[in-house]
Amino acid sequence: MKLTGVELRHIEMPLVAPFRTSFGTSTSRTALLLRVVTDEAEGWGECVAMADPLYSSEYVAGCADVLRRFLVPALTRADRLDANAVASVLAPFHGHRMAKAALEMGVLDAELRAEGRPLARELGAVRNRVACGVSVGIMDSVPELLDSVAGYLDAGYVRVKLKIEPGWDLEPVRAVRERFGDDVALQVDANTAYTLADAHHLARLDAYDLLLIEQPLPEDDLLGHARLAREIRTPVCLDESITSARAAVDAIGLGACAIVNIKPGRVGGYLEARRIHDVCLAHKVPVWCGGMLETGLGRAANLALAALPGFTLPGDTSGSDRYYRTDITEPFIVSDGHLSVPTGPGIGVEPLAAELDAVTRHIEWIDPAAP
Ligand code: NPQ
Ligand code: MG
Repeated sequence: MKLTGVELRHIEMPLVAPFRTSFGTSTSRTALLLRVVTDEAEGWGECVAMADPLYSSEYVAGCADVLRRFLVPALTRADRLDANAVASVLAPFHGHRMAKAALEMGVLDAELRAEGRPLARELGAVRNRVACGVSVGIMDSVPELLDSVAGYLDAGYVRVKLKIEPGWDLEPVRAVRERFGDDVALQVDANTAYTLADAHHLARLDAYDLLLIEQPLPEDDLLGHARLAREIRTPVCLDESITSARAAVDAIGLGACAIVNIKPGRVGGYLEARRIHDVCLAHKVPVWCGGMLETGLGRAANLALAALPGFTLPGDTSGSDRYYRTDITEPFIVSDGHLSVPTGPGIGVEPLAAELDAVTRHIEWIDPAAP
């Protein structure tokens, strides 16, 4: 396969409701879509970076810059390109995993479409549907939170994750347990909002029988997570810290986590995500598939990954309507608490032209021949 060029689409999709986390409030999802054009087929990639570098160091304009300046030109120079070669061709460029992941996803989709093979089968899926959890933002009041959780439980979600931060942790968890009972599968996500000095406070969450606490401490603080894990009973899960399979092995070896959230975009792509799955499975560490408010394109690919055998916990793979009134693909609809894994070639879905155009703010063709 030979790369002909890449169309970068800058999109902005309104959210059905503001989504507040410990790092800020979003009312719309700004994102980058890649139409990867090869001599054999076209594929779609989605970049999970946000407009601002608040979740991680990457951000949309930075990803667009590194793609047009370095990543796409380097891939264009490679002949006999395939998805497996993308990471090694791009390896000289440090970091920029979200930008690399988007490009690899597009190449992988193109390659699989050319061969008529579905992504789920390629990755090693063992299920045709995936149990769905939902991530619930920080709210202005506990009654608002309870209404929101009630709606998601009515919609069939089998696991609830509450976003927490200092000042919004024990009380919302206590209230959800009191209202919905001990049978609700419940977990929390701090997005790095605490320090080790909060260990005693976080230990008070032990009373609520949570599945896990996700990323309480900073991204680069593996040792801190290992120390915290010894002071609390709630299992520690890492998200932001897990940037590669090596990082996962290190974190597990240090005792920094008992569970791993895998996000393909954060780790440089679906192939590295599968390697993380493999090492976690080998260490008997359960994994689940995180979410970055993907459009139907990224959502489709995440479902393929979440169908692998080690994904034994429900992920943040929610239905399209959790975030968007109108998705840019046929919407993913939760049924009986599950989503179906796409079966078509490649990621198995395509953008709907009118819906895609409606959210497109800017289109840019990366000309590989340009200097
Ligand atoms: C997490 N996601 O697990 C993330 C972080 C996150 C579903 O909780 C705009 C774009 C807003 C991406 C907010 C979930 C976002 C975002 C949070 C990602 O940590
Ligand atoms: Mg998280």
